[in-house]
Parts: sequence; C-alpha cells; structure tokens
Amino acid sequence: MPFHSGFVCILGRPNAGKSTLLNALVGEKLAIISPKPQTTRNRIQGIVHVPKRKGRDGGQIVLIDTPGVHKPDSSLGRKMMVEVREALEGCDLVLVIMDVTRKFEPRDQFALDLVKQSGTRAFLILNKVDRVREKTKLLPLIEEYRKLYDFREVIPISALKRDGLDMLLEKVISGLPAGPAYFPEDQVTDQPARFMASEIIREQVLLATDEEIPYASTVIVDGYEEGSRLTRISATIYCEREGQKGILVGKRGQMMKKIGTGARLQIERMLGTKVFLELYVKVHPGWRDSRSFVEELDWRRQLENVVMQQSGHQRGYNETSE
Ligand SMILES: Nc1nc2c(ncn2[C@@H]2O[C@H](COP(=O)(O)OP(=O)(O)O)[C@@H](O)[C@H]2O)c(=O)[nH]1
Ligand SMILES: [Mg+2]
Repeated sequence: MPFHSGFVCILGRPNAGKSTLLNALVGEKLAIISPKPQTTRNRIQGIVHVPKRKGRDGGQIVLIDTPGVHKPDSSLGRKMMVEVREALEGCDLVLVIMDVTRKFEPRDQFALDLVKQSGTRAFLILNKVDRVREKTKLLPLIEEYRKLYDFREVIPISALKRDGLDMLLEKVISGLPAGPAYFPEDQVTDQPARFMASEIIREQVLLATDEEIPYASTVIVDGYEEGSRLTRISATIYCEREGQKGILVGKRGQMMKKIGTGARLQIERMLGTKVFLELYVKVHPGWRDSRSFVEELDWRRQLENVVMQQSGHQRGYNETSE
C-alpha cells in the first residue's frame, strides 16, 4: 500500500474552529485558541503522522492553520490575509471549515471565492456539531453548501469533542497523492519554540483582557536562552495606548502577574524545563498600521534576517582575509 502525503490548508472565517481542529489532529497544542475572533495571526504548520491501519493507508499530512478570512482594515489584517493566500498556494487540498451554529454570511462567500480562485480540491467540514441536538437539521445546510461549491466530501465533526476526526483523516489521506514523508516522525511543527512562547503569552493576554486590548496587543520575545534545566525568557507585550498599558499591568502589577504565571506554566510544559519569565509592557501607538512593525512580528521574516546577517558577516570576513 502506498504512503500518501501532501499539504492541506484549513480555511474559514474567524472563530469557526480552525485552530482547535489543527491541535486536535496533530495531538498537541500548536495554535492558541480563544473565543475572540482573529486569535490566529500567522499561518501555522502542523504535521500529522497517520499510521497505516487495516483498510487505510498511512501517510503524512502537513496541515496549515490560517488566520480567519476577513476583509482587512489595517496592515496587520492585510498581513493576515497574505498569510491565508500563501497557505493556499501550492496546497493539495483545502478544508473549508464552517461553524454549523451560524448562518451563511457574505464572509463565508469570501472564503469560498478564495478556494475557487485557487482551483484547489476542497472538502467541506461542518464543525461544532456537538452544539446541534438534531443531526437531521444538518441536511438542508449540506444541500445549501453543495450548491455553492463542488466539494469532494462533506464531513460533519466536532473539533472540540474530537468527533468525526478518524473519518476526516481517512478521507484526507485517500485524497492525497502517493508521496514521501516531508518531516521526520518526531516533528510536529516548524514553528520555533521562541515564537511559540510569544504566542502562549499572547493567549494569556487574550484570555485575561476584553474589548480592544486583545486586538491591540502583540508580544515579542526579546531574550531567549534555553538551558537543560532552566530557560530564561524576556518578552514585551505591546499595546496601543497608555490606558491599555494600565490595564495590562493592573493594580500593583496584578494583571502582569496573572498573565506571567499562566504563560510560564504552559511554556514549562512545552519545553520540559523550568522557565524564568520576565515581562514588560510598552505602548506603541498604531502598531497595527505600521507595516514594518507587523513584518517584524513574522518569525519567518525574523529567521530570514538572521540568515542574511550571518551571510553578510561571512562576506565581510572573506573580503578582509583576501
Ligand atoms: N462547541 C464547540 N466549540 C468549538 C468547536 N471547535 C472550536 N470551538 C470553539 O470555538 C472558538 C474558536 O475556536 P478557534 O479554534 O480559536 O477558531 P479559529 O478562529 O477558527 O481558529 C473557541 O472558543 C473554541 O473552543 C467545536 O467543535 N464545538
Ligand atoms: Mg485560529
């Protein structure tokens, strides 16, 4: 039996459950989750190793979680949509995920249009079926969606309760071409631990704050020293206004303490070491509209810069040694 592999992109509007599905299929928490829309800001690659079973081929799915499809109104929003388009490019299959507790809206059409433009094969994933008591209610919904796009499969699931995921994996694997394993068996993501730490801190900010703060906040890890027993991390939470900073710091630093403790425990679990976490809060007015700052937040870009600096350094050395 052949080994199947390929790139599979999860697409859908904000809050449909894309990141919950990625984490459930990979079996590890790679993407942060919150009830607030636009939690995911960059594309996240998770690797699902599917063992061969009776009646099912084995394979490797490189799953790509994306920011929610929306009409952007800031540099950050535009960058998020670039991430969506880059994820769609060159993937073998798209999982269009819809929240069955919500009505079809123009925003959903926008997601479908993106798939149409890409011309990629797509499955329709109806998520949150745990919230629907009578499953027969799904039938008219399925009919309606089938008219909108020629989906190869329609699969009802609950990402949260892990219902229907075996069926989904089976269909995805058989929908992928025969191919090699792209990643070693013990690897579940390509995200650097340093970036995942900043996301874990951002998740604590999202969970602990309300109104504008979740959207106006971002996190950059400034220092990261991993040891065998202790990892030292210093990070800055950026917000847009003094008032937001006041709330993030809290009375006598209470809020900072809450965010810091919550994040530290999770980072310790991820790394398997003790963590010493130092947090700062800074105001950066209008950062969401600063293209250069938004680019700075992109870990792929950060890595490129490191490589460029290193090769620049190398050139300098060669020139003087000649
Ligand atoms: N009831 C229910 N809630 C879900 C399910 N999947 C996701 N959620 C919730 O929906 C919210 C958004 O989930 P998230 O994965 O961050 O959505 P994303 O914006 O599409 O990545 C969170 O509060 C999740 O707990 C599901 O299958 N059932
Ligand atoms: Mg998400």
